[in-house]
Amino acid sequence: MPTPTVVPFPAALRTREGAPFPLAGATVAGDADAAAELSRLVRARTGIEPARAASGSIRLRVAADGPDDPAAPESYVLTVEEASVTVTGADAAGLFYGVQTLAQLLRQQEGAWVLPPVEIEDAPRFAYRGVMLDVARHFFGVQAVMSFIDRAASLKCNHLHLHLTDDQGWRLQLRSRPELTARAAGTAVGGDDGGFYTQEDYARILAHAASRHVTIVPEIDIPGHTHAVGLAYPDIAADPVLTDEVRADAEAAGAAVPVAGQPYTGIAVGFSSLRIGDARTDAFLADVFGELAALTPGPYLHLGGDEALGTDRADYAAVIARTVGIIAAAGKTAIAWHEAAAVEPLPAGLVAQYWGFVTPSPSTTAARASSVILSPSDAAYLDMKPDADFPLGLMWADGPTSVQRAYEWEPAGLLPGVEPGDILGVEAPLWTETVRTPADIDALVFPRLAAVAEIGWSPAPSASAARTWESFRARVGGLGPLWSALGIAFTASPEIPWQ
Ligand code: TNX
Repeated sequence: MPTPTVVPFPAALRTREGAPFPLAGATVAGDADAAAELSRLVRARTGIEPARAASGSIRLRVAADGPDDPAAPESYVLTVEEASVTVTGADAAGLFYGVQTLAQLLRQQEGAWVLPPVEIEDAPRFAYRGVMLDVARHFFGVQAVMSFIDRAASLKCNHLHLHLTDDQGWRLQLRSRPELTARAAGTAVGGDDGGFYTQEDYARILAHAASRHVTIVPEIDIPGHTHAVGLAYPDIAADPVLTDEVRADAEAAGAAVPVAGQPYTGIAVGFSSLRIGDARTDAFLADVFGELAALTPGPYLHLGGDEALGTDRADYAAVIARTVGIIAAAGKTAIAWHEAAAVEPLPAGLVAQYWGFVTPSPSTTAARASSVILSPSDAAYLDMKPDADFPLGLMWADGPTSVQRAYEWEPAGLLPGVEPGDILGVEAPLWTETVRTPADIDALVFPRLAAVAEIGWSPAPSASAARTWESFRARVGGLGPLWSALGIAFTASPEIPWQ
């Protein structure tokens, strides 16, 4: 039997002797949420809708604590025999992931849908397996975000980082600062329509994410990437810093340079800053991060901190320290892009998100943080063009990129000075300067997210024979029909042998 098409590859998979499990006539017993998810996936892939039955031949359950049950969070065991299938999750997330694996295993044999006889014991390598969506450069509504959550969760990703604010727009309603969405949410890159999430919208996103075992990590980017704040609260915004780069960018795009108090629809970075040291700015930060913490059930708030080229170094250190303090006082853990890990003194407990290259520059300070999330831009950035002629995406991170590049990097040892235990996990960001529709999202995210998801979930290559590019590309190719059935408009990369 060929290697089953499971991505990310499980911690342990044994193919068994014997006949496969036939889907025709199968019935499902056990956990209602998992059964609903299994039916959604099976119906989409096969058109068959297995009935529920108390004595079902497919048994889905969450383990009671016991010596024979899987223990690690998010883990599951899955057994397919000729007459029965059982999936036992250590917790609800583990059961959900076992169901995703089952859907990937479905295949046709002699005209009938079957599950191959296998035994899987699976658990994640890293606790944090993330994907990021930039809803500031272009806005995506609640439905689009929910679909994105479904897609990420199907690859066992468990964090969605929402980049909620940038120079081009503010996308979350805050009761403490109503002017932000009243005045700074209407536009997007290229003059496209903006938009924002009401608090009810945000609650719907959070609820849907929770049902998919995904934690939302909201980002309010400060002190740079804040031009939009000046549309609402001009007294706390510094004047735009018009470097040659910002001017060149405006010229290339046939767009205007940023002007204080007017919407910015270009894609230059690094020109905006809050006014640091002003009591009104401090009050703004306390309101914004305090309310964000109250709205957000997950443990993390992301404060941005990237490309603050318009902020003086001492001011930068001061505003990072102040904001980490506000986040900690609200009972949350602060994440920042890795530039923030350079400040003296380093705020305790800061998680750094590394976005340099796979081969880091010797001067990177990301390793100073107490833990890191790895998003090497030349490998894990989903917004890099897959080839130079591709209509979507950017090129700056050593583009054009490839699926193989997204797959062939190893978190351990990537940053000198970071111990394996200090790696919280990995994240694949999608910046949306060029991304305008859900189909655009799919085209850049698939198949490359599958590569990063496998790095985050599966055992290291040294510990698993299936962790090779050749195995991965064959397995991803086998997922094409499932993705199509689920409506995922993936890019049919020539690197992958699609089935
Ligand atoms: C850099 S990476 C940015 C974003 C851009 C992105 C485009 C990082 C932390 N900041 O502001 O959208 O490049 O790829």
